[in-house]
Amino acid sequence: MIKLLNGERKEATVLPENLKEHIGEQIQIHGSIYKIRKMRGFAFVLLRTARQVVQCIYSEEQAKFLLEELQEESCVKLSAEVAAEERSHTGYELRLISVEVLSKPEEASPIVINNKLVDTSLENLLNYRPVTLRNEKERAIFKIQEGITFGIRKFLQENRFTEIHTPKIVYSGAEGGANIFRIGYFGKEAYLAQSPQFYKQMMVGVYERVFEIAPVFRAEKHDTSRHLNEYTSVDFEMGYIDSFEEIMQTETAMLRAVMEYLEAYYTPELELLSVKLPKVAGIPVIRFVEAKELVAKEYHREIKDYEDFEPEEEKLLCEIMENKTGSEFVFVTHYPSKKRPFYAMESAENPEETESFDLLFRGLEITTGGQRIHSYREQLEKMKRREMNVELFESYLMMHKYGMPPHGGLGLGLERFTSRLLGQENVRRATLFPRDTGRLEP
Ligand code: AMO
Repeated sequence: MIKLLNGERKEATVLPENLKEHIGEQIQIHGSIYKIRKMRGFAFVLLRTARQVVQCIYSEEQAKFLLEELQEESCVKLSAEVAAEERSHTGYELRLISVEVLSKPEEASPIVINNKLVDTSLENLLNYRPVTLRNEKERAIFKIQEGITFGIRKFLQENRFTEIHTPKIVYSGAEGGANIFRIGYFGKEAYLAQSPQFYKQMMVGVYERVFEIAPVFRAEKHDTSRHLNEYTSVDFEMGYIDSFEEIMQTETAMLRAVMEYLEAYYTPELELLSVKLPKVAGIPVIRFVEAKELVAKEYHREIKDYEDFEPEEEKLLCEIMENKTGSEFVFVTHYPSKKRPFYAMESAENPEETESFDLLFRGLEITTGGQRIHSYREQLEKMKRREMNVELFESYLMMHKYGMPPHGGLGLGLERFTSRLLGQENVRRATLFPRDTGRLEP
């Protein structure tokens, strides 16, 4: 006899989110024992389920097992009565009746994970990630991160973007600079993708609007609170644009949609982490040169680098803009051509500047974007001016050669965005398993 699977699966236990509907009933539920707090004559047992921590009560009168049978971090299936309880923040509690222990930990975790906060260094928090992530607040960070990408996906799909998946092993760097990982590839040299830049542009010629949410790799040699060696890049690219302002408009609408999505579906985590969502009404726009001068004037600072921001200047600019407009975001436009990659379109009125922008949020750059060169000749000329080996980019230039619409797009660093949203100083806090110069594990 061949068994055929038809995809039907019944939940064997009650889902935690539906518990309220079962008040007065006896149910079965599974999860991990998060915390046991013995009181006089009874005990609070906190059950960690996929998303909630559910309060259970153990009492000798009702339970048909000994409290000693329960151990923190055991995985269990519990039978319990759902009882209304005003003092519980959910409005109910589970009165334990029986337990089936599915597994027990070999040892107790070396780090206490079941307090409000995991009270340890960042180093330890990351070293013990598989367990520290079980902490209610730690895991809430990544639930919110899920909400961000869900919100983005929903918005982009509704706006006719096609989701794509592009290679991460590539023949050439897209972003320039020294921060590229080289790898051996069957006797040839290859690289880990710094961004999906080339491929998302190519796909504009196919689908007009595309997006990708995927890892990218940067061989940053410095340990800073905002750099990772692998991060998740949210990229979109759109064709038939009139100017790069359309990209900024789309990002503004996307961020607004994300905040609405989080508010609608992620309140438990937002409350748990006391997150104050920013208002995305209007985002102010300022040119790079003006921004540099404004910060210098307001804070009596000397401008040391006319081509780039110092991290401190980004912070100060955000402060000024928030005071002036109430917005915690600011678009900075027209970055110097010298500092932008070869694919960036130069401004018609001043070729020293590009039709590009960064988005700063709460003191940090979270996005870079802009209009790209779509003319084959123009792109070729710019590459030659930069003394690039054009032959190396033949497959990239194919799209220009055979015709492309005016287009542009952006890349947003998911971890940077999440960490700013949650008010975290270090981007590693918003990375499940960070990769930095000293960290390859866990
Ligand atoms: P850029 O190199 O500026 O642009 O990167 C885009 C965004 O990615 C994030 N980011 C990082 N996050 C963590 N660690 C890093 N090492 C790191 N480097 C960058 C930042 C940054 O704003 N192809 C262009 C985007 C485009 O024009 O479409 C690009 O990759 O949030």
